[in-house]
Formats: sequence, structure tokens, C-alpha cells
Amino acid sequence: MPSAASANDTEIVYRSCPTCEASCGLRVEIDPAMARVIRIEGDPEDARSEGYLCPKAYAMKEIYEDPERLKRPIRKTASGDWEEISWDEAFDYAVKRLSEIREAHGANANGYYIGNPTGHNVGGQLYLVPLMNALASQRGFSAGTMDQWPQNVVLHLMLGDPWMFPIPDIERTDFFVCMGGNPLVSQGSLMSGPNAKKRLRAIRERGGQVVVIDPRRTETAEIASQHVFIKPGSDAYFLLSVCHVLFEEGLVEPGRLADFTDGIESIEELARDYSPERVAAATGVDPETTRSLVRAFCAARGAWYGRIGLCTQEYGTLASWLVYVVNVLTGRLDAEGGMCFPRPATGRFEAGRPAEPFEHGRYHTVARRIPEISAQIPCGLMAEEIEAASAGDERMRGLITVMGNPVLSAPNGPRLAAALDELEFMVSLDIYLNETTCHADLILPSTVQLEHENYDFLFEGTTVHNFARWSPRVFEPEEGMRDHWEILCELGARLAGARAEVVDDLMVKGLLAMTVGPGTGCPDVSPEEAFARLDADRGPMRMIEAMIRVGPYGDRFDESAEGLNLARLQQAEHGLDLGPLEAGRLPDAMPQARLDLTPSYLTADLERLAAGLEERSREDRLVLVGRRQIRDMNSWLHNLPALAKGPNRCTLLVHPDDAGRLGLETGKRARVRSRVGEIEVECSVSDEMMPGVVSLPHGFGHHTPGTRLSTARDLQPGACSNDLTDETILDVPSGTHVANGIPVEVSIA
Ligand SMILES: Nc1nc2c(c(=O)[nH]1)N[C@H]1C(S)=C(S)[C@@H](COP(=O)(O)OP(=O)(O)OC[C@H]3O[C@@H](n4cnc5c(=O)[nH]c(N)nc54)[C@H](O)[C@@H]3O)O[C@H]1N2
Ligand SMILES: Nc1nc2c(c(=O)[nH]1)N[C@H]1C(S)=C(S)[C@@H](COP(=O)(O)OP(=O)(O)OC[C@H]3O[C@@H](n4cnc5c(=O)[nH]c(N)nc54)[C@H](O)[C@@H]3O)O[C@H]1N2
Ligand code: SF4
Ligand SMILES: [Mo]
Repeated sequence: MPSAASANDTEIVYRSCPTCEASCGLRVEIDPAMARVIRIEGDPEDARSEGYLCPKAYAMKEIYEDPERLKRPIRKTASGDWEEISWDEAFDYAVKRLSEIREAHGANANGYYIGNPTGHNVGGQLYLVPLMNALASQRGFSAGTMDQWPQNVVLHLMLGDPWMFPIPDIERTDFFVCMGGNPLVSQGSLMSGPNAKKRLRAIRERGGQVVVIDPRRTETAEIASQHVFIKPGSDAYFLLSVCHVLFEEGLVEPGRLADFTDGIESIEELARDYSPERVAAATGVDPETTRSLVRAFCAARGAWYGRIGLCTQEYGTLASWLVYVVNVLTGRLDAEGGMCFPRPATGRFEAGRPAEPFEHGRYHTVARRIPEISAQIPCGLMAEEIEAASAGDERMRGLITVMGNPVLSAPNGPRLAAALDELEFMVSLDIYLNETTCHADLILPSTVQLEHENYDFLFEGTTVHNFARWSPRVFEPEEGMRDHWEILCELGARLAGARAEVVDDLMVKGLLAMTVGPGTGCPDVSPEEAFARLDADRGPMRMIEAMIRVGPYGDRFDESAEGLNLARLQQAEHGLDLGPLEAGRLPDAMPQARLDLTPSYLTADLERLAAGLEERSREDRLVLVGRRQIRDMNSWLHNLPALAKGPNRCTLLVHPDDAGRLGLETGKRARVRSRVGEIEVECSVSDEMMPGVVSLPHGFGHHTPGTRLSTARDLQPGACSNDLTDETILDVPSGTHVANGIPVEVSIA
């Protein structure tokens, strides 16, 4: 609740911004009587963000005020209009239709797609469980297969935990290598930390170096010590050449990692054929540049980092794996100033948790027999799994989308949009009637950020500096609105024939049964006692309380002790600073006893890589990569005037040489064509691109009739880059789509 009164009957509320991973601390000035936001500023007392904020901080205000956001369940009528219905009717309708489909065609006839904002909403994340359990469908899709899935696969195999990401210790590193990420704009992904610019500048100010390896001279490259162009999709070759040099020049020094790591020596053999000279034609990187980079990295206290440009490419798993390999060979994993493991207050990365086996291929898609990987199916295959022409009787007939807009964000959107209309039933948990949800039969909207409390759950596990942060609800939602977790829990419970309160209690009790009582780290309290002592009401904060009290900083259910509990968390209105990243957390913090540097599941893919080298060395095709911009967040902030105003942002960047050859000019329109589609966009000629590479942001293309996104349509309609993304090309071991390095033809429109 509002914490401090000031003059003019306004109040100041401190909370974090849930829009991107950085989770900046904000100071929100409100008029409580009018339920209005007066201004949003950075919170100077937040130790992580120190007053920083980006233009997207205003999204919280503008989403809250957006007249087009949905507040009540709406159902599509027979004539295609929408009618508001009560929550009870809405849940009944969804449960009836999904159950009918399941009874007639089995559990797999229903499927689900989970979108990105789930990770920014603690209730959204935790309460997927009852819904998933109740659906019991193998048809699970998420934005992860357009994102970090290769990294999950690699970490699962190497450490035993797919979610324990090593994060660059950028506060202490002296040499930061950044591949396939643009933290100045994204604010760091899997290196969550506000004000990436200041943090990266600080490396250089203390005499260190920042090296960016990217097919575009990005905003991050502009402030780096060195920028190296690399051909899209060739990073695995390049990283093998880095390993080659490390062995050739006697620079392999894993240090203490050698005590619990298997496979270090095998890398020498695997990298033998990949000298910098041999891969130069494929990567476009001059061999001497590679060699001097490797030497300089080894001479400093470095962190080698790779992000989405390395994931959503043809060899995404190998490239992601090799980044970790380089850090292990040089002793930089789990070392100060290297790649470290955060220590979340919820205790997710503590010693003693069991390793879950990596599973894949337990079932396959119907249309083209593509295997599941850790229960994920590539999201771009949704269309062919729905189409009767592709999947026949075993097709997907019912779909739940949760905070996702796959028609714009997943590959080959037009095919998906058409397929969605073949579904027998579709329900979307979303706040907008957008390009995806307009195909639904029912939309269930939640409260928005300022109307519910939050805890930065996912990103305390990916942060560059340990912290814990609770955010209060700023405004009471209007009568009859529901939080996202309530919708998930109710839907899951009703599908299972249970009551939501019972399901909610069982979730907490199930958690406590594993974490307190004899044989646990909290042996003196029984699960029943612990449950009775929880302060929070039902819902996600009760789950978080149960976690933090037994976590590494917790009070172990002893209120007289010093440790963290709900009250102490909530009192820390600027967030709790839990110190810099710790080194030396391995091997204890990983569920596997030993770190497996060369899992055969990964090394098997080296054959595919080897087979592609010759063609890559020869080719001179034009390829498309993505581009994030500070005012966008994937597809969904374009309906907010403060963020959508200004010039057209959906422009195609083209190198002057390519532009000259193709007759393109800045401001002129270009036609971009791929195997699957064609769009028209405005050009911008710039030598920030590598010759042969063009760049286009994703998440645009707001012109679908029947949506309620008038601001987006008027101010930033753009065109959708994923109309060009070929859904059939996959990074094989992870089943991740290739959104970077798409072959395209460009001509004057
Ligand atoms: N070409 C290309 N495509 C890409 C990428 C790329 O780099 N290039 N990046 C990929 C990545 S990394 C990601 S994460 C995905 C994102 O893919 P998605 O998650 O599918 O797409 P978003 O655009 O983030 O859509 C978010 C949806 O959540 C809804 N929403 C937002 N807040 C709330 C809320 O509080 N409650 C409810 N109920 N709904 C809410 C919005 O209305 C919107 O419909 O896109 C991927 N697509
Ligand atoms: N402003 C803003 N911030 C965001 C988002 C947003 O949409 N807007 N999205 C959020 C989400 S969901 C995510 S997942 C993160 C992603 O965060 P980042 O990983 O930092 O994402 P990008 O800014 O897309 O940076 C990807 C970079 O990879 C480069 N690249 C493309 N192909 C290749 C390649 O083959 N090799 C190499 N070496 N580089 C390549 C691109 O040129 C680009 O500079 O950002 C988050 N933050
Ligand atoms: S950088 Fe991210 S967390 Fe910080 S204000 Fe911008 S959108 Fe919010
Ligand atoms: Mo993402």
C-alpha cells in the first residue's frame, strides 16, 4: 500500500518495474483519491538501479490507463462480435469446451502456449502448475523456443538444472565479451541489471575492456573497446576456433573447476579441425582478431557471454554450449569477475536439490514427428499441429494462450493465424484483443501491474547483483477484476473438478512438505506448523513467503531470529541488497555431482555443424537478423501513446554496399521475401550493418482487422518480421526456431 504521504494529497509508492528483466526500482507518485498516476521516476534509493529508468517505465501508467485494455471476460458471439460475460459463466464455458474436446479426442487434443510476460508476474509463473496439471496435455508450446531454450538444454545436461544460468559478474569483470546480445537496449538478458550502459562503461573506466561480436555495430558496440562483425549463425565455428587457440597456445587453465569437471581434454580433439584460419570464410572474422582476443581474454579477469543472437540461430545449442565451454577452459565459470551463479532468496539454487534427468523424444508432433525436448515443442509448429490437412484426426482442437502473442512473435504468423480459426475452441488469458487473441472464443483478462503485488522471482535468479524485492499493489482494481494467478488457479481447479482454495493450499503444503521437517535444512518445524505460521493470505506471496523463510537468508520459521521473512521483505521498500554475486558456488550448488563439459547429446550435433562448414564458407546470400529497440517490448507495448509516438521504428537496416547493389535508399520502401512470406518495409541505409546482413525489429505488423489496438495501428503499424521466419528450420538439439540468419531476397517495393 502507499507508503508515504506528501503535500497535495499525493502519495509515493515504491515498486519495481516488471516490464523487462532489469526490474528497476521506481518511485511512483499517485493521486490515490482519483486512482491516477501523477509521475513515475527512478528510485535513487534502490541499490541496484540507483534512480535509473528507461522510457518503458511509463508503460505501467499507460497500460493501467489504456481505454482499450480488457477488464472483463469477453465471449465471441455467433456473429463474431464480443459480449461481456461474468467470470462464473466464463470459467464454465472454458471448462465445458476444453473438457468436451478432451473426452472426445483425448488430453492431447488440447494444447497451450505460454508467453513472455508470464516470467514477469510471480503469480503467473507459479500458478501455471495447476493449469498444466489439469490439462495433462503433451502439446506444450512457449516463447522459450524463440528464446533461451538452447541454454536451458545445455545447462540441464552440464549441471543438472536447466534454470541455473551463469550470469556475467559485470560489476567486477575486467574483460567482457558480448556475443549475440545488445544489453544497452535490452537492459541485459540473463544478465539482469538496470542501466547496462553505466555498468559497461564502468568496466572500461576501471581499465577493462568490452568486446562485442555481432553482425551489427549495436548501441552496445558503440561504447565497447572493440567490435567484431560476425556472419549470422556462424558463432559455433568461431567459438570452436577460440577453443582451438586456447589449446594450441597452452592457455587452458580451468583451475578448481578441473576437480569436478569431466571432458576438458576432449575439447582439444573436438576443436582440432577448427583453427581460426579454417573458419574465417564462414565466420567473416579475421584469424588474427580471434587469436589476439583469446590472448587478451586470458590475460584479464574475463566473462564470456552469449545471448539471444546465439540461441535463435541454426546452431543455437552448440553456440550456447561453447560459450560455457570457453568459460570453463579459462577458469572463468563460477569465478569472481567471470560467469557466476546468483543466490535467490527463494532458495532455488541451493545445495541438495535432486537433479532431474534430461528427457527428450518421449513423444513427437503428429504432423512431422518432431520430438519434444524437456516437454517443449517448438512454438512455430502450433499451426501444423492444428491444421486438419497436416495433423488429421490427431490434430490439436483446443488451445489456451497465456500472456502471449504468437501470431506476431512466433514464426510464420500468417499460417498460425489461419490455423487458429480451425480450432474448435480457443481461450486467451490476455489484456488485449490483439493479433492472436482476436482468434479466440473467449478472453480472460487479468489485473495489470499497478493493480497487483509482485515479487521479482525469475530475475532474482538471473541478476548481476543479488537482491530480493517485493512490490505492493498500487491501486485497488475495479470491482470484479481478477489477478492473473486467480484465473490460472480457478481454471486449473475447475478442469480438475476441485476448488481453487484447496488447490492453492495444496500447492503451499506440497512445497513445505519438501522443505521443512526432519531431514531438511529446517528440521525443527513440521510442515503443518510452518503452514500455520505463514503470514501471507492465499496466493503467490504465500508461496514466496514459504520459500524465502527456508531459503539461504531465511528465518527458518523462527520469528525471533534475524533472517528474512515476509514482514522484513515488505518493509524493504527500496528492495533488499543481498550483495554481489558469489564465486565458488560449484559443485555444491549444482544438482549433479560433476560438471559434464561434453554431454554426448550435445557433441552429437557437431556432425551437423561440420557438414555445414563448406557451404557457409562459400555462400554470399543476404540474411536477416533481429533488432530490439528501447521503446519496444516484443509486440505488446505499441498501443501506448508515450511509447508508440515518433518516427516509424520498423525499418530495415541495410549496408550501403547492399543498398547500392539493390537500388535501395533511406526512406524508400523495400520488399523483403523469404521462403515463407513477403513484407514491405521502409529502408534505412547504414554502415552499422555487416555487408550481406539486414536487420528488422520483431513485434510489429499491427493491421489485423478485429483487433482493439487503435494506437498501435495508427502510430506504429509496421510489418511483422516473423511473416518471414521459416517455422521448419530448427536448431535441432533444442527445437528452437531460427529467427536470426534467415535467407531473404530484398528488392525495391
Ligand atoms: N523475429 C523474432 N521473433 C521473436 C524474437 C526475436 O528476437 N525475433 N524474440 C522472441 C522472444 S525472446 C520472446 S520472449 C517472444 C515473446 O513472445 P510472446 O510472449 O508470445 O509475445 P509478446 O509480444 O511478449 O506478447 C505478450 C502478450 O501478453 C499480454 N500481456 C502483457 N501483460 C499482461 C498481463 O499483465 N496480463 C495478461 N493477462 N496479459 C498480459 C500482451 O497483451 C500480449 O498479448 O518473442 C519472440 N519472437
Ligand atoms: N527494449 C527491449 N528490451 C527487451 C526486449 C524488447 O523487446 N525490447 N525483449 C526482452 C526479451 S523477451 C529478451 S529475450 C531479451 C533479449 O536480449 P538480447 O539478447 O540482448 O537481445 P537483442 O537486443 O535482440 O540482441 C541480440 C543481438 O544479436 C545479434 N545477432 C543476431 N544474429 C546473430 C548471430 O548469429 N551471431 C551473433 N554473434 N549475434 C547475432 C543482433 O544483431 C543483436 O544485436 O531482451 C529483453 N529486453
Ligand atoms: S529498463 Fe526495464 S525494468 Fe528498467 S524501467 Fe526500463 S523496462 Fe522497466
Ligand atoms: Mo524473450
